[in-house]
Amino acid sequence: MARLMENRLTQLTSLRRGTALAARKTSAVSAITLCSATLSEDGRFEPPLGPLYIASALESVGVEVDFRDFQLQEDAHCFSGDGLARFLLGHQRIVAISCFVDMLPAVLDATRQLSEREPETTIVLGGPGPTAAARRILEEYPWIDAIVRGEGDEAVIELVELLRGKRTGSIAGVIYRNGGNLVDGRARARNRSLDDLPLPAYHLIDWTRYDTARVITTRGCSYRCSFCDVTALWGNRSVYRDIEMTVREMEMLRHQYGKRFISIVDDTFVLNRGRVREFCRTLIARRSDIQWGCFGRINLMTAELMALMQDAGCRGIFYGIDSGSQRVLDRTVKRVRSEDILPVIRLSTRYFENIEASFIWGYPFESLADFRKTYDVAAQAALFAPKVNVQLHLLSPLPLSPIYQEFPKALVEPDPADRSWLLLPPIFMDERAERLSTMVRAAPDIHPGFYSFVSPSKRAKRKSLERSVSVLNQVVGSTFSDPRRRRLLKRRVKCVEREVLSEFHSPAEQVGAGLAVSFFRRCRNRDEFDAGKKPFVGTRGAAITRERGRAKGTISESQANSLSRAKLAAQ
Ligand code: B12
Ligand code: SF4
Repeated sequence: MARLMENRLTQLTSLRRGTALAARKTSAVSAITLCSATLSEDGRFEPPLGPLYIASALESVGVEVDFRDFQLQEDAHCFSGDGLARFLLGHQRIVAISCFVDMLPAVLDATRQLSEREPETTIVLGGPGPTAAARRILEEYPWIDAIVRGEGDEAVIELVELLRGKRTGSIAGVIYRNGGNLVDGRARARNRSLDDLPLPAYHLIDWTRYDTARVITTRGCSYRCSFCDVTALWGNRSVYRDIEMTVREMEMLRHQYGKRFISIVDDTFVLNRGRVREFCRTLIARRSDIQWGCFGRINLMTAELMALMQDAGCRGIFYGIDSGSQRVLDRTVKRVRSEDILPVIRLSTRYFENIEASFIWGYPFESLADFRKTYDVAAQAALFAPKVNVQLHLLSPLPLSPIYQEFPKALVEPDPADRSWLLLPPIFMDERAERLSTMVRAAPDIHPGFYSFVSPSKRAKRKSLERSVSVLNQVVGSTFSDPRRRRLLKRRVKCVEREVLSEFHSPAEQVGAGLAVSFFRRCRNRDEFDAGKKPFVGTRGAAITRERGRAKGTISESQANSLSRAKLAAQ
């Protein structure tokens, strides 16, 4: 079997290497299958904005788009490409796929299968996943024909022209196969007039399948946090959309598609505070009646700004706090003062309903003392649960992030004990992912995000995290035997919440208690949302839900099941 596969691959390689992309498919390009392969994080669905912008661009040059959103497929997962390969059946001769790093191995596995089935298919990748390692992907995986790096709205049109035989040579922002060579275009200058772009192709999706909507008001972020790879995607330039036009788009999503809650997905929405004020005032003046969430930044928040954002409908905010240690904050070029973190969190609780406070641990230069500082801050933030939900992630080295460039040799496979804290799927630990883990091990430079870093005193750090999980389990477990606590599954009972939060004293325990209190809120919110009573309030990285807890092992299978039973009993 393995030999057969090897032969097939060799044939495929020579076929790909021997044929120029443009020469192979110059027939009229009238239709393309465009697939978003990004999964939903917590079982709630938002339309995939980037692919919808690409769909609009394609339609503008007369291409019919067969649009598919893999997240909507029942039991879609990222541990093999089989499901995605099936999902793509009946595709057009050209297949374009969008993904983030987490799905890249599955996308490569699926496209290999697809290309074995139908070698004449042209396969194009785009989005944050393939962008950073585009050249290496084409070198390593011969069935991929082209990759669009970063912003794709204009580049994809030029790629269509190439496929139509209307142009030759390199294309800025695109790398493609030409016989045995790779034609690597220079970096594409960022689009400065986003208002000239057509709106995302919202007409291509079935809105009844999506819970909330999403807009982007600014592309790019001018910070350079060393663990982040947005620079690879957008460079360091922030380009703004016209405020009035953005607000009108939000109103359309509200009125035409019935989505009252909208996620603003700008990397750092509050980057330009003058603009945020104008945006809020426009929403208020137009009485838009929209609720929204966004990404904040500790060093840019003031009480006045928060109050205005609240008046304009902001309900949820996400803070990438990333460390409680000033040494680590400085080392990662975060441009945040550690002493500002808690006051801003505290202030945020006055104005917003849901605050995600995301921390990272496992930096190659993070001492145990640094880690403890992070835990101290996280524990104090956790005391504001359920308004504040603490997230703790093990650092995932993204390709092209400065930190990975600095420590390329410090990659280690994550320990099974770290499973609950991984940002990307645990493909080295999941038996369904055997093929993908082999692929990742063969090219760690393309997929470094699945690894973690060698970091000092990891065992001691893990102990604190394990203590947090054990308290979380203990509190969730106690709902079965304690009728007072069981009430938290149904409604907010502040005195019981306070009791849970004051029961524990070490930072690790307080974090666990805070996670439990936030977890109860998620359960309640989910029910209310499902019953159509109120919009779900959340932002990216939304907290621990039962499903996610179960999937990641934060909450044991039996506890998750018993929790459902307890909820039923409480109703
Ligand atoms: C919303 C969002 C999510 C949603 C995605 C839901 C969905 N179905 O799409 C959720 C919450 C699920 C999510 C999850 C994750 N996310 Co996220 N997410 C975002 C966010 C905030 C916005 C994405 C967006 O809509 N952008 C706006 C559009 C216009 O940009 P775009 O999608 O990049 O599309 C442009 C280009 O990439 C390109 N393009 C895109 N697709 C295609 C396809 C083709 C064929 C072509 C030619 C071009 C092309 O053209 C588009 C227009 O110019 C971005 C940050 C950001 N501001 O982009 C992070 C971001 C994409 N996420 C990131 C990460 C790391 C993740 C996670 C993997 C880890 C995590 N928890 O953060 C998880 C995945 C785990 C999982 N699935 O459970 C990273 C990506 C890193 C990388 N190199 O892949 C980003 C950049 C944030 C960051 N700075 O770390 N995320
Ligand atoms: S982590 Fe956030 S603020 Fe820092 S560079 Fe990335 S997007 Fe910008």
